[in-house]
Amino acid sequence: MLRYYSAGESHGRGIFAFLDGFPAGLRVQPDDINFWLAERQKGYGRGGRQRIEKDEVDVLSGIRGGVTLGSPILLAVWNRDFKNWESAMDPWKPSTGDRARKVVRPRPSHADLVGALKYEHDDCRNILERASARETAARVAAGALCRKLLAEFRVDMVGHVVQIGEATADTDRTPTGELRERSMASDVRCADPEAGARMRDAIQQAKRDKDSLGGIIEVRAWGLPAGLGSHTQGDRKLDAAIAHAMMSIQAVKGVEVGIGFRGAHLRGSAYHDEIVWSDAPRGGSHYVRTSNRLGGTEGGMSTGEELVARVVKKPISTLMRPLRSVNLETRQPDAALVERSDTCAVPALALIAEHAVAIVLAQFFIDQFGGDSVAQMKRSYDAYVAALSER
Ligand code: EPS
Repeated sequence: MLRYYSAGESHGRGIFAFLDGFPAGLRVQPDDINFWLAERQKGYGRGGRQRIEKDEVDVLSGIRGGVTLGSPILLAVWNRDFKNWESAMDPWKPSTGDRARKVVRPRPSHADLVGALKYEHDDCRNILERASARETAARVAAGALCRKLLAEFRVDMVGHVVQIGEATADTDRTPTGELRERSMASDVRCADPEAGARMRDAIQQAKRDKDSLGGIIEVRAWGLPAGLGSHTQGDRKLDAAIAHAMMSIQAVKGVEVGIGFRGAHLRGSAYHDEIVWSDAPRGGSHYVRTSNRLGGTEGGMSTGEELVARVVKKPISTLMRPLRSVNLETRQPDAALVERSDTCAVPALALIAEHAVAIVLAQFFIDQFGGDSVAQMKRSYDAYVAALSER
């Protein structure tokens, strides 16, 4: 069983990713992780923080001589901004006055208020520091190791932006093989250049209006064997695990697999993917689908077709022209907290979501094919796929 946890506050010393159950024998180098950490930091619409940070991984355990040991892996991404927050974030000495950066005006739509109530804090900073999407640096670092493992099985994935505000991309027919290059060429991570320009304008306008913007991203993963996951129990369903992973990313409010909500108006005859026999197996199976409206899963199991999921992110809660709130000290009406933030982080979400998918897929691979060493996983995987293609 592969377990992922993270720790760390946005303006604390660092962000940490913990992977337990990662197989031994995977060759890795810093760039396998740092490349993706740098990609996560890109994207038009980010605020001043990304000019301060230059995220790089520090391996604290579990990797020796460029090879994973099979022991718990602890990764650190140190916060450069910590030097500006040492007093406010000091673990031992409480800070006072302005240096404490106390927050008593919760932002609508943020964890600030309900977290402060539940944890009995009178300072919302005790909540927002951990609720922050800075945590996604840990997810990408861990996800980068998982995608490196999956590459051993020729599995890969890409995330790209399909909507920001009202600007929508036309990428349904864009071949998956082109998505990486085309979305990376765009500073809003959109593979449709014309839509990308409209997205950029929308972000610019929102910034001028002191507002924020959300949107939709899509992740596609390919190379999966048919039959990853199981119909037999809810927590073994691959699509359920993907949905859980997506919803656990900060500010995400919805997930669909395949055409999802967009297929609600269709009849079954127009919706379902027909089955044909093919000499060119997909995911090891000769039974392939003529379409992929189901997004690569049936009964919680991969079909061998591409896994396709879309994720919707609400606009960022911090508004430079704040909404109404209540001051926790006076219980009187007050304007919500205004502090440095992003206008739009949807381009980053595309990259984060693909790494969150990588973590789930690695978990399912390890559950299904065993996870002591990469060599042992490969033997088990090869035997499974060979048996599948005989059927
Ligand atoms: C975030 C607010 C901003 C973002 C941050 C997430 O940080 P700050 O409050 O320091 O300006 O930049 O994201 C990151 C630091 C990151 O690396 O993604 C929030 O409130 O969620």
